[in-house]
Amino acid sequence: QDYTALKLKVKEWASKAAEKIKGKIPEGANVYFVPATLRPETMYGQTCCFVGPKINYGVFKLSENEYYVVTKRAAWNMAFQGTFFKGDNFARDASELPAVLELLGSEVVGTLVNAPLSIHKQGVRILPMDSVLPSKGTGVVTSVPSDSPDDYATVKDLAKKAEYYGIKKEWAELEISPIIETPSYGNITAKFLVEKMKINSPKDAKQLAEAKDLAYKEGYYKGTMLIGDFKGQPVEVAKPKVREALIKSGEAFEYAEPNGHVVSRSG
Ligand code: ZZB
Repeated sequence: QDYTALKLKVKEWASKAAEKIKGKIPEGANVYFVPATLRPETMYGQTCCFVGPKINYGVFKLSENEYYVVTKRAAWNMAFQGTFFKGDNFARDASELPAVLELLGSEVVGTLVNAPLSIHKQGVRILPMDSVLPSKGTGVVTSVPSDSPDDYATVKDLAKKAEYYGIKKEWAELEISPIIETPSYGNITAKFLVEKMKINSPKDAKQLAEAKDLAYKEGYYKGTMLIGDFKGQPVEVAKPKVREALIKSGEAFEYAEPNGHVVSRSG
């Protein structure tokens, strides 16, 4: 899978995370949460970013003042793709990855990050999502509730049970704006499908998978951009252009998922 890895810069750490990173990361260094997405054209609609509350993340050092928060597995994949190491300076095994510390997902919940292209310029919060898979992408998932049924169902649940999740309700209630117009599902595809299919919980995995499939197909083949530099263009055309622009501006990079292979340098 060819993902776009987006860089969400930390503006303000949740208190638990702040305590842990103190003294380990230089003051003024930039730390980024790095979600992997297949839908770069929807990034205008980011309202939060998910981590698995029980997943362990590493903070990996890129340079003196740049750090990425991803799973160790993703960092290892990135190492093979030249993200951390250039030229002869490569890791021979996962223990050589430049992790400066580990953070549990639950410890970073509440962190405020800047989401590139998002209409929410003041930043979005890191929030918990139980269905984040540690074995996929970077283990960090940016949330676009207008176009992802999983994200829509999750933010509604988070807002409804804010206290239970230990978050502020308003963190899950950022405005959901139209990003893509579609002929069958209107301009907030995920809301339309979740309501039509009567999906009541982020745990309705089977129905959500079906909704995701429908949303992908309709968005990609029939969607039109309602916002951004490629407004008015078909999604199919705009998608690679948005991706390229994000990469060019340094706000994203390419990330590929090795499909099931165990990659080894020694062969
Ligand atoms: C933003 C986004 C906006 C996404 C959208 C989808 C949609 P897939 O579809 O199963 O191949 N994702 C990425 N990593 C993980 C993970 N570790 N655990 C759970 N979900 C993850 O997977 C690709 C999508 O799944 C990614 O693209 C990401 O959410 C999520 F409007 O990023 B996406 C109709 C879908 N719309």
